[in-house]
Amino acid sequence: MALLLDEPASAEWQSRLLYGILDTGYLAPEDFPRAARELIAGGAGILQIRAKRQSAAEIEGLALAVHPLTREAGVPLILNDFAEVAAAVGCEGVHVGQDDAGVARARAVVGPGKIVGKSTHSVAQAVAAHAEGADYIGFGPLYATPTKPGRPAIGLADIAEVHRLVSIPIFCIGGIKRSNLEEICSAGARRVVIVSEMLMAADRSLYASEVAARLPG
Ligand code: 3NM
Repeated sequence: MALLLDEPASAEWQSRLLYGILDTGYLAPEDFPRAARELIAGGAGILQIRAKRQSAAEIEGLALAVHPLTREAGVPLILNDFAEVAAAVGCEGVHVGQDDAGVARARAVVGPGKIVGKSTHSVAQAVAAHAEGADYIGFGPLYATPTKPGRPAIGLADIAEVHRLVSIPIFCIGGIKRSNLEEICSAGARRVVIVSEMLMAADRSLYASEVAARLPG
């Protein structure tokens, strides 16, 4: 069997089920490192920095503060947009939206062996993102959520279908809470992203560990 020498050494990330986002909508910049530590301790296997109102320089500062912690823990750090900053900091990847430059452009900036994820809001977009070469997709919002205002809920009906058609990791997202996790998993979800409820939890590590234990994989 041919040895794939350019296979990213860290492809093990694909088995991670709980993806946390450090979002400036819920966290003050100085709290990013502590929140990163807590989510990692609880079992979040991928972390993203999402800062919709910050400058590239501010985002670089956040990434520089968090990256030593994630790297030490073997947790990929993904930047929402800002591929150039991700490349400069040496983050493990970048996440792009439907309105951003495509996967190929992001990958050209972050370089080989890095993770490029894409937000998708329908089965058609999910299939297209896979074909476009994304390493993983977000799929949602399953429920309307104040974290991403103005985007209609897509519901749970397409979760099984998207898992049939798309073989890269699919992270369900949007309005996911402990209270609806069971119905999401019953609908076929295997991996989830939780933003607000996990960041606002009184004990983030406990919260993450309880969610991680309930994901079927
Ligand atoms: N992306 P919460 S939904 C960042 O559907 C994001 O692409 C979405 O936050 C998408 O867990 C979302 O607080 C927000 O609802 C998820």
